[in-house]
Amino acid sequence: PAPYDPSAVERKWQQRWQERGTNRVDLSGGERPYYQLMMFPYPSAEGLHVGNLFAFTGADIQGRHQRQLGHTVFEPLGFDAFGIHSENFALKMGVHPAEMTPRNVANFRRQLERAGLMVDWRYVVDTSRPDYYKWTQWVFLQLLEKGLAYKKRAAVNWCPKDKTVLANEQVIAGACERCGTPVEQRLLEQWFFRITAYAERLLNDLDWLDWSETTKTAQRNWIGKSEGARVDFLVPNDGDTTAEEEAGASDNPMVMTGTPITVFTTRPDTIFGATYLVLAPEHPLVERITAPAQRAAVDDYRVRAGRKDLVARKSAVSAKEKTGVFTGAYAHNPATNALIPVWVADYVLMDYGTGAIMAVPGHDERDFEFATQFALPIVRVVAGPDGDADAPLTEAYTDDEQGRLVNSGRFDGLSVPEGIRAISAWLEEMGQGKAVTNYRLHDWTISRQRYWGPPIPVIYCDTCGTVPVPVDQLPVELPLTQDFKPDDSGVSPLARVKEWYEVPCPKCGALGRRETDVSDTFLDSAWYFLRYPSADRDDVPFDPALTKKWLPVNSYIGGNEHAVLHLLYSRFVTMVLHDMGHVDFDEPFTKFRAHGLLIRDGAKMSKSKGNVVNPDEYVEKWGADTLRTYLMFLGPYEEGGDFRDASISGVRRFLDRLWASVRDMTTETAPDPAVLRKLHQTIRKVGDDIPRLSYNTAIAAMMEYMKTLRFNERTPHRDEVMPLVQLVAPFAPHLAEELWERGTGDARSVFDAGWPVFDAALAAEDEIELAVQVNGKLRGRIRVLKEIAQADALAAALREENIAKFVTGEPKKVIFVPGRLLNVVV
Ligand code: ANZ
Ligand code: ZN
Repeated sequence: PAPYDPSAVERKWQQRWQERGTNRVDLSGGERPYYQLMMFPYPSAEGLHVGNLFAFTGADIQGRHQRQLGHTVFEPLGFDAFGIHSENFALKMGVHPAEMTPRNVANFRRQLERAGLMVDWRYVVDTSRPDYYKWTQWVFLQLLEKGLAYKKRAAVNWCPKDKTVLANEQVIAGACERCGTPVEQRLLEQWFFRITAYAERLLNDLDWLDWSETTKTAQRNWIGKSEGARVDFLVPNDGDTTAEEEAGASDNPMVMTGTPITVFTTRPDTIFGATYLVLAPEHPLVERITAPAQRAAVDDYRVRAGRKDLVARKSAVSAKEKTGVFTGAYAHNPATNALIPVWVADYVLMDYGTGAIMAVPGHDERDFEFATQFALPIVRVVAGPDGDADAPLTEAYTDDEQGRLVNSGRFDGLSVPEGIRAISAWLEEMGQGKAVTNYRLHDWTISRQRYWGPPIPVIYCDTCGTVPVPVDQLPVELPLTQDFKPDDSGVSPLARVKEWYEVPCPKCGALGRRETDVSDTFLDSAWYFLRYPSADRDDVPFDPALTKKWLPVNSYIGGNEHAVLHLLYSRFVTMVLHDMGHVDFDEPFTKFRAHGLLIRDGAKMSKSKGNVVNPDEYVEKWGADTLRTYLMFLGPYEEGGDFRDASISGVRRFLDRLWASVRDMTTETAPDPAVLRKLHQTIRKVGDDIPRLSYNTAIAAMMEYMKTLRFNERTPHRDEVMPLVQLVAPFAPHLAEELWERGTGDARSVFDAGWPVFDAALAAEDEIELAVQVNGKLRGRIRVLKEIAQADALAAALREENIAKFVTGEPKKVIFVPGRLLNVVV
């Protein structure tokens, strides 16, 4: 009898699926729709990564299982083909991305088809094709129409040697990834999406979404909601200050003229301890308030801060060693009336809060470090549990739960939350402050000064201003220029393609100029799930009826590296489309689960280590089914695991034995009740484990059942074997199809043959009747599992009221005859 030959089986079934349209989904007619989504890959030139396969297999198992449960399952896949990865690679290889991308996509398709995914390839999307990005541009226009797209000058990373804009991921330790030159910031006009307007909604929905907890936490942190206050500190005009005020002695605040500096603080209760202010180097008021004597030093500091890239700037906030410079100006602390110095330092970021802070070194670590370094006063305004208002501070005292306010005038004695409320109210009363909610979330920069992306669909006209490209003129096609390398102009290479950007204004017909930046790749992927069901339509971005039927996505599986941006942007775009009446839901993914990462023999897989697993080789050697099952077996799916060549053979052996079981099975004898019991326990376990992505335990249970099934080389009964084929099917689909056909003669796909029905009675362990005596007298009988242990039997006996009433106090002795008798001596 023929042994299991995976390559023959897999070839046969891939062909069958093709011929019979097994993976074709009836999108308009199918009943009980279930949309299983997986994060689409960037089609790199290296081909499919085993990590991709790990991710897709986990999603495919969900999809296949749902189909077995009777759903019509849509499990599409596509390619995130636009963007900087593809462009950089093309630049490196000297190939045009438009030439390279379709090649890579074709290679991926070939590899994916061998992996046995239940994908209906009629609904593929490729974000770099005009039939897709036409609608990405449409999405941009929706946001523009809704007033959620706007232009503003903003900083970008700039490599002065390569003379090009760099994405954050191209900046390594403050230097250009390609040439190692320290990166600078440069201000450019860019398009933004006003995602901050949706911050509260994006945050609130997280409470009910069925998502991985880690992903929700990452999103919450990214949105970063802080309740606090804005407080104004006035820098008086020259001549307004008197010596008296400078000493902080005046207690009738007078009306003064000057320059208000507004700070954002989450701790207004500490205002009596604010001993200086800090402005971000980019803060527009620096220019205005800096004293002549300090100008040179301040200018120098600002230039140096500007040389740091955006990533380095963020890390300055937490760096131990702080830098900064005094402006020579002072501001009034509205609580103490003292004049406090105003500094410039890069541990304050321009793009958070107001770009200015009141520094409270007594109670903020960063301020404490700074004040210590620059010998600025440190004042305690919150006492510890000992209540000592003058206890010296050797570090910032940051406890906001036990502390009480001190050195804070009439607010002394309040707790921190009470102080926050009372002082905010007081400041508000005086017109010096206002309670506000602040979000860490920023508006989304859409512009990319690069080539390989969808051109932003607007035209600038001297008369009409910024004019959206009319929808019927979409797509604005990306011109096929060979001159796609970024240059020192700070604008996209498209700004060199005059015959492309010179167009008539859609409104007045005069000569206008296209926007030459392209949009961010994250915009391509922020709506692709809407496109899949309508991927074959060129009249609409997404068909209303199909969208209503298939969305929101029932289950989405993807990597944690996209837990923040991609998922947040997708949610935002969906909310906007909802608000504009294009879709009737505002959360796109009902359920999301993040999968873990694969390592190889205990180490991260990387090309430089030479330990990257090439899926093709493994499919060749072991078969796709074995590789799939092994990938799902090597660890908890949500945590990832270690790929070890030595352990893949164990999985293969399991599939070999399944093959042999179908070959050897009989219908002549009756099924063994003990085997059936194990079978039904396995059916329940696998059926429970799959929806919670616990694939490794599901496989382990099936392997254990296999041991029972073939115990002592016994010949298994058909009814003991075929349900196992159904359980294995989501993991090893080709093999399951083959065995289903051989074992049942059923012409249907195993995926249309249902899921084995769990029978609780068959799964129940054998029960027996146990006589229970107390001091040798029969007091009752209990029904227990045949294999019950003494302690469990005793517990079960004592739960019976009629028996328990004879057992007073701790039993002295217990005599247990398994299967027959329990005697309790008291
Ligand atoms: C005074 C103070 C006293 C503060 C204290 C903290 C503790 P979260 O919670 O993250 O919102 N801050 C405000 N804007 C900043 C900026 N642009 N760059 C750097 N730091 C900034 O942090 C809010 C706190 O971070 C604010 O409250 C402010 O310091 C600082 F005992 O104000 B706090
Ligand atoms: Zn015009």
